[in-house]
This record gives sequence, structure tokens and C-alpha cells, in this order.
Amino acid sequence: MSDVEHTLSIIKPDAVERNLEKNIKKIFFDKGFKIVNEKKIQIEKNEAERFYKVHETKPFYNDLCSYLSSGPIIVMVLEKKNAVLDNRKLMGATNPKDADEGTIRAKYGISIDKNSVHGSDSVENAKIEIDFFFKD
Ligand code: IDP
Ligand code: MG
Repeated sequence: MSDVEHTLSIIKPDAVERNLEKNIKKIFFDKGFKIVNEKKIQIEKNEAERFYKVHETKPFYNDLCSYLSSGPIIVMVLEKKNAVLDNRKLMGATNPKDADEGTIRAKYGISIDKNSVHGSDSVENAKIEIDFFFKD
């Protein structure tokens, strides 16, 4: 009971653009996730750079931040028992080519950069990422 967790999910620009919001939310609902907070926003590149700071030394950092700020996104707080890990499983591997059948990225991801969804990778980072978007 105390293992009810919250995690941050983002529907990325490629998926919002293709009107996949409802389909992706249905996948979450069907797996028992509750969306307890959400908003549709477009962020500035400097905000994307702060959000993805952990990747700042990576060769793909600049493109990644340009991409995340390129169009509307839907940021959501998902609630469920073991939400962090279960969301990562449901998302599938970073590269849609490697993602298991039935996962969101296998279904909808276009490429490693346009992979449709973001999900926090640990309970600790989930707290940081939820605060990033929802603390006012
Ligand atoms: P994750 O989204 O599965 O947690 P991370 O390694 O945290 O993957 O990378 C963050 C995002 O950066 C990925 O979702 C993907 O869009 C992008 N990315 C990761 N690795 C590469 C790469 O090798 N080339 C281009 N983009 C990448
Ligand atoms: Mg990550």
C-alpha cells in the first residue's frame, strides 16, 4: 500500500502531432494507471535543456532539446503501485526498433529521437521531474 508511486510521463511532439493522445492514455488506463495531474504545454528550448541536463554531454543533447521544444507536449503525473518501473516497461526500449511488442514505443515510436513518450527512470527522478513541471 505504501508502494503507490507517482511518475512523470510526457507525450512527445511526434505523438501529439499525430493525435495519439487518446490512444496512449487508453494504454495507461488499461494498465491501471491514474492520471492525477496533466497539462498540454509547449516549452522553450532552455527549459528542455534544464529538463534533460543529465544528457548535456551526449552528442544528441542539442537535437533532443530542440525536438522536445518543437511543438506541444502533454505532461502527466501517473499514479499506480510500482508506477515508475511499470511505466518504463509499458513504454518499451528507447529505440522503438528494440521495443517489445505491445509497448507504446513499439506501437507508435518512429525513431530513437521521435519515440513518442518520456518516462521517469527512478522514484528519485520522478519526484524531481514532477516538481519540474508541476511545482508552482
Ligand atoms: P529514455 O527516454 O528511454 O529514458 P534516455 O537515454 O534517457 O532514454 O534518452 C533521452 C531521450 O534522448 C530518448 O528518449 C531519445 O529520444 C533521445 N536519445 C537517446 N539516445 C539517443 C541517441 O543515441 N540518438 C538520438 N537520440 C537519442
Ligand atoms: Mg531517460
